[in-house]
Amino acid sequence: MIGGSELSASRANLMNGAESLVRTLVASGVDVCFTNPGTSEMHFVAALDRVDGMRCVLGLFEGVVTGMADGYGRMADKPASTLLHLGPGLGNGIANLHNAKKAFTPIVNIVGEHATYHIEYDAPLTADIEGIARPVSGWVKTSRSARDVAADGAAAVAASMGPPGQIATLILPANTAWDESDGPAAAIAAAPLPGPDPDAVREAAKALTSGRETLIHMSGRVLRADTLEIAGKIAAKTGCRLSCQTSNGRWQRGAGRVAIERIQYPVDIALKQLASVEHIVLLGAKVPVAFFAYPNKPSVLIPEGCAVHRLADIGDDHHAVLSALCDELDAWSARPAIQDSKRPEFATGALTPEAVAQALGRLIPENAIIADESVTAGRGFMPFTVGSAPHDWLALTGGSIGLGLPYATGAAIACPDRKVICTEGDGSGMYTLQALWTQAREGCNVVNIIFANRSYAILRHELTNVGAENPGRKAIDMLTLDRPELDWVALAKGMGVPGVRVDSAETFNDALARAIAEPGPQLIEAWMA
Ligand SMILES: Cc1ncc(C[n+]2csc(CCOP(=O)(O)OP(=O)(O)O)c2C)c(N)n1
Repeated sequence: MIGGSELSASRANLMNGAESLVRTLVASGVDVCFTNPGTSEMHFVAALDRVDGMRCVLGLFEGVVTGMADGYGRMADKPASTLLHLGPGLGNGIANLHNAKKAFTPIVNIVGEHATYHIEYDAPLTADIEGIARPVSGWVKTSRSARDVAADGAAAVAASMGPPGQIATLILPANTAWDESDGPAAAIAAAPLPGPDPDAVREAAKALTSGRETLIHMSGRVLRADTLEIAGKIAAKTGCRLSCQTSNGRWQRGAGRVAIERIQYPVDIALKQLASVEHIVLLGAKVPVAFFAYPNKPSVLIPEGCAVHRLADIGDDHHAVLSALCDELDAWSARPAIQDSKRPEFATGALTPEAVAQALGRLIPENAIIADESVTAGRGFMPFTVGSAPHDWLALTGGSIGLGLPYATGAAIACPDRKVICTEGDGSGMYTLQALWTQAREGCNVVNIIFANRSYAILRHELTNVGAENPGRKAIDMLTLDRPELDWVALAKGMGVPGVRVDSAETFNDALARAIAEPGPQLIEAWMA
């Protein structure tokens, strides 16, 4: 028979499901949890408190939590976990999970659920959590008992790594968190990336040596500097063009790297870029298509008759694939065109998107991360930043606005020694501005540039593009943000982030230089001409 003191000693060795899960996540290399918890997640919160090795970062809205996890995963190349409150909490995070899905970012969502025996009573927060999770998740599971939770957690981490990276959502009924477990599970090794397909390599080589205009169109891991260098050798050897999608999860560019074209968002410009292409070789990218359909414009942007060659999927080992192609073409000794350092002059006068682009191009610090959601203001940034100090460019992969401030925050948490610059539209910024509070709390090195053009400028153009003539007051009012005017400096101050409003090129240039030199979060409200 167990005496009193032995009983308490053996109790102390017991571990509930929540703790077994946290220990499993940490053992699997997941060491950041972006959270916004509720009652059903309290045992998980207590377990996070007890277990060393997991940094917990609170977001004040779930769209901030999931956007931070996206930025983190893009930069860390491994998943963060999120902690979300049942169906509604997950639902609030869906838009940025959609962006993460399109960026192939690994994320492990932990979503609380009522205790299994409570679900039949249809309490207020009861919802179809799996149904909400499925459209954005490549892997969904509800744990059945506390003894399953650890193994489910290890499986979720492995699933999130794909390849390609994806969202794994583990739903945790409250009793599986508080009941006794069998302890943590061992990490499961991520599946290896598939290597080159020899037939696809030969087919691409044939297109590249056909004497016809050939474009290698890319997205995913191929956009890392070392892999782009191999693409550069192939371009030098064969004379092909190199391009990437309009929006990519992460693209390494700047001085010292192989510069490539980006297919632009406006359909007419993209059609011109692609008009003369006879062969397109796809490497992690899809055939370029328009973001939207427009009357009398095509959906698919390559010319009719252009031959399509699929060299590799997004989840393949792009470095190995391009190495095989380089072998096939005997291109290793070719010298890639490396981008020179080229920094624009500062602008003077009115604060226009070009003036901002010039300052950015001049001041981007070495190894910075640009978390871009500048919408129309940023359309012209690329030529001004192509020769800037080397940097990583993150983009709005799923077109769902409200990602900029959160993913800048997550990137800063993944890379505390690097400067993050968030280029953010004022309309987009208002979706998830609570991220500023997390930046202040966590001391994130983020310079937030808000383009205060006081409108949904893109939609003003789109109204005309879709053929809606002579918009009236009601239509214009739906696309205008100046009544009342937003005060971003006051909003930032209210969340602990110092800010400044500037309305000329000169004051912007100074403000950006100062903000980059300061540690911690900064905000510049660029009051556009
Ligand atoms: C979740 C979501 N809601 C709405 C939209 C439609 N939308 C696209 S851009 C945009 C406005 C962007 O405004 P802002 O960030 O100020 O940039 P600007 O257009 O002024 O350059 C809206 C509402 C969207 N893409 N995603």
